Amino acid sequence: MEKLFGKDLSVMAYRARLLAVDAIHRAKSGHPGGSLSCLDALTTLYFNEMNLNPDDPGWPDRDRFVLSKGHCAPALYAVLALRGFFPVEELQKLRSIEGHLSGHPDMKHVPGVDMSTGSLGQGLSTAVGMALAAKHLGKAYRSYAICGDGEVAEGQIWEAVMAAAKWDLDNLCVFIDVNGLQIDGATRDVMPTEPLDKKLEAFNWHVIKIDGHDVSQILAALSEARRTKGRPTAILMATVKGKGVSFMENQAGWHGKAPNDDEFAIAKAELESKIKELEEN
Ligand SMILES: Cc1ncc(C[n+]2csc(CCOP(=O)(O)OP(=O)(O)O)c2C)c(N)n1
Ligand SMILES: [Mg+2]
Repeated sequence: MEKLFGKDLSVMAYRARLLAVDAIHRAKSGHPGGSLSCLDALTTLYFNEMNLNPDDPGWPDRDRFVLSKGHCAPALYAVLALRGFFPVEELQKLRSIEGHLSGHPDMKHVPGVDMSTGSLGQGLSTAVGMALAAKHLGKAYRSYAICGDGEVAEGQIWEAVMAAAKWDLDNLCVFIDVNGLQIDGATRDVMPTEPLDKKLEAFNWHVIKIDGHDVSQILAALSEARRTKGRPTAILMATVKGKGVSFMENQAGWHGKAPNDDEFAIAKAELESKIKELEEN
């Protein structure tokens, strides 16, 4: 596959947004808010950064990815389908007994899913394990993860952060999706997790802060992470929960709710017009 850059990455991210919201609408359940906020990062990982082979999802030398905030599975499924791991039509069977796409990622049934997640806080530990395994095996593959800004209130996250620093895991790169919201309100009200940069630096991580919807900043951060030796990198990305669908943006109420038919019609029109605008400019 030719790597995507710039506008082509943004178009792909918006196509994935439309597929994710469409799947949640059909399923009548799922998590649109956090799926939409992390899709520029996810798309950049799968269409530029990561070394993968969709024809051989278990290729031992592939880069690894863990969606630690597993409730955002629709975003991961949309990107995996667009990248060729399984047919895009499968997305229409999200959360259906007819299909293989559960509400949270399942590594046993979905090609391209490296780790089953959904219980917040656990995924990052497995990404640490994958990076540590690469070091032990002398392999060049890298390990990536995406965590939520609410998720990092879990104590296990900080055990993983500590362990990654102990083993100098410079082959580990973690995005934290700082959208300011978690399940039923602002992260700072439910459990304040900031200042994340100072906390992670105190744990001896390299920290980069970016706009999580600017693909050029995402690409530059990933490149800086690859050049950083002797310690893991955290990319703190400022994002908008519900990005791309006006009535979902910055609304905690859209954390885990499916749009009805009328709402989906509006979401679809907005996302399609954004795709058209990007393609034309
Ligand atoms: C251990 C655990 N506790 C609670 C939940 C329920 N839960 C699902 S999503 C969520 C909020 C997550 O917020 P955040 O990490 O900020 O995700 P995002 O905003 O990106 O959707 C919670 C509490 C869970 N999945 N796992
Ligand atoms: Mg959040």
